[in-house]
Amino acid sequence: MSGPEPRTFRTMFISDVHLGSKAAKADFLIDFLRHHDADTIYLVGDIVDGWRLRRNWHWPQSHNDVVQKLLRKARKGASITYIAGNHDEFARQFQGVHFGGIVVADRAIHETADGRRLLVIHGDQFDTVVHNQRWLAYLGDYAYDTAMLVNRLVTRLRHLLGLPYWSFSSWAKVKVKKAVNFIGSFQTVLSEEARRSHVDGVICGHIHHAAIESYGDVQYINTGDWVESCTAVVEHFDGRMEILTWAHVLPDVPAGKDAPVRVDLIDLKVKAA
Ligand SMILES: [Mn+2]
Repeated sequence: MSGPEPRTFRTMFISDVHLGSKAAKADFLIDFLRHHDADTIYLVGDIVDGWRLRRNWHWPQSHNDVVQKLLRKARKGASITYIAGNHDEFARQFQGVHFGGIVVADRAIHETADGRRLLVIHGDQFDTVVHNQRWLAYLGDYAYDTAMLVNRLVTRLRHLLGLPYWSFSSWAKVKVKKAVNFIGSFQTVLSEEARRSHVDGVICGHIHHAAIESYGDVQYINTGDWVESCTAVVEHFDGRMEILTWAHVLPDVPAGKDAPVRVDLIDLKVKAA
């Protein structure tokens, strides 16, 4: 089963896959890993959802395949670091331990091709500093559309019941604004941590919101997630960072002379350079 040649990067950062939960988009990640490779891979936390594993076990073959694929990359020479997150904090007790060529750590310093030092950390350690309601950050882009729909339904219902008008959407807008604030304060806090650690930037996950931004003299990078947005961050061989989105699984091209030519292998939306 020889697939297409993967695009190779210097480094790849992946977080918040939540294997073990139904929400994990394992098929997308397998396909992404099939088409992308890197010399160094950082798994930036919440790869396995340990909380959920304890409650109800959801571990289909595809979740196994993700693990196998990563172990295979390690066997083939990729240097892989597993940074523990809050959902897989069981890994924190194995700091410095190697398994299958993968080393476990709580945080790491990554040096880019252009000589910058970046702190790699999941980010949950700063939840106590960020006091906003965390769940709001998970509302995502659909929040507003959903709010408008619910608003119409609520309005109709309240009208039928003879109740005065009450705007669900304006209530929701306030909530969404708080979510935006949450993301903002998380980014600020993590950037401050980078500054405090005397590094040039931070690469984290946790809030499921991919970003590459500058906060003064430090760079804030978030890998996003594989629960909803299906994003990863890659470092090019010149040190340039990029967010890749892998929103759908590519069809398998049958081998043979009549196979359709894959015009553009890469169907990814570049969010930031
Ligand atoms: Mn997390």
